[in-house]
Amino acid sequence: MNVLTIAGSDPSSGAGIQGDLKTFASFGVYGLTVITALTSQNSSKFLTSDAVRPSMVRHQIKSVLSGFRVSAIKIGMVYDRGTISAVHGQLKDAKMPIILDPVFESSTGGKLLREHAFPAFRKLMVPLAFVITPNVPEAERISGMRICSLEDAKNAAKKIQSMGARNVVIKGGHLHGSTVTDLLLEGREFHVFSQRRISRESHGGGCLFSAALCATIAKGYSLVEAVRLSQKASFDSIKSARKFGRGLSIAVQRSADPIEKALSEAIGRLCSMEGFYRHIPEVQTNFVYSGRFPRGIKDILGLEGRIVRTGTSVQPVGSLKYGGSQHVASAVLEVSKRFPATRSALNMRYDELTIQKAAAKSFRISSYERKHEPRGSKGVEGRTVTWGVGAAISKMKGPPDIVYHKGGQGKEPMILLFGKSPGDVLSKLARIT
Ligand code: PXL
Repeated sequence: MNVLTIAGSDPSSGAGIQGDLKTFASFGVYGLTVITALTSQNSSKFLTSDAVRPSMVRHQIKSVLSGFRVSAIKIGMVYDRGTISAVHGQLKDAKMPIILDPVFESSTGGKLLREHAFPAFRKLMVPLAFVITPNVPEAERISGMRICSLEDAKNAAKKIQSMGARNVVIKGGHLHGSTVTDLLLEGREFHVFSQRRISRESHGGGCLFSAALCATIAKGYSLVEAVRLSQKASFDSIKSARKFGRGLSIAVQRSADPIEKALSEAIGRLCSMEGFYRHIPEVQTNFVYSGRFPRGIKDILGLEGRIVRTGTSVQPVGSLKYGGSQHVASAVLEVSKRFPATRSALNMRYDELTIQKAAAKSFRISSYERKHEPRGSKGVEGRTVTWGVGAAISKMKGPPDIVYHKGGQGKEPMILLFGKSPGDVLSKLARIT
């Protein structure tokens, strides 16, 4: 899955482009970059900024959008009026969600948006936003309202929404108190997210929140879930912040759940695999990955949705959740009882040729027939696959690579491809397709 950040370069690598790339990597998404400005700064001092020529900003955006499928875009430092108008020109008709992080000043006092560019920022950037993520001072500046309480923040959020942003998050780190309260205005509904405050200033925490939001929105999480996950990611990274040089500590991205990271990377690779669309069945595809020794499908990560085919393109719909898959997860659960190293699988369209290719590559293959299923388990969600896979592997000496069935009354035939990890499943897939 690809996401794009349009932002400034920070040579101290805490914020801006460099920080965003680390955040994207920690969420297992591939980060593309368009640089709008160079800054010279370290963790204690901000020296200067220099805008990249607008035509060059335009060319960068064009190259990235013409060569990659981009699932979400984050906009950070835009600095100059010319840059703003170049970004607006390229993105005004964009279909993917845009996460706008209005950064005006760095924690060390550097200017990230020139004074003369404010009106253009309000007029051209704010309406691009699927979600805008100001902190309290930034929300005050955009809305022209003072914010001293949650009520004030709600009113400012409505004002910013009336300026064209679809949804608004006001990050509460700058309001006083022992908790940090982030406010989300989604459509007409407010949501409040509170978290324990960590009394520590660090460089890069703000960028991290919006980059995390970009990654999670790209992955299909609802806005409420995406804000919750991003708040947690910022909290964790500020808690792990370290002093790499003189001055402020720098936020350190903690890896997302390794199971989720591996699976979402693999789903991204699967979707860009040439020709895979031909192997997607009518019921579409799911792809799962389990932690060690799963006790139930709740311990197995899968898409709460499907990997779907439209024409020749393949895309994930819905987000990853433990317990998100019923069928493919039940199959992995059953196999892992006998062969605990098998922790991942996907389902694909049955095709005799695929089975022949797998046999030629000496894959371990077994099958079951639905008509042999005992009456008791029929019709119960996930039961048939548990029974069938169990029956298919009962005489196997080693873990299966493939279990298939040829369908039944009103049931589509199907291949299940197993492996130790999502990467292992994909390498097997590459050998038979
Ligand atoms: O965190 C805001 C920010 C964004 N972009 C760049 C920065 C900073 C803060 O220093 O340097 C390039």
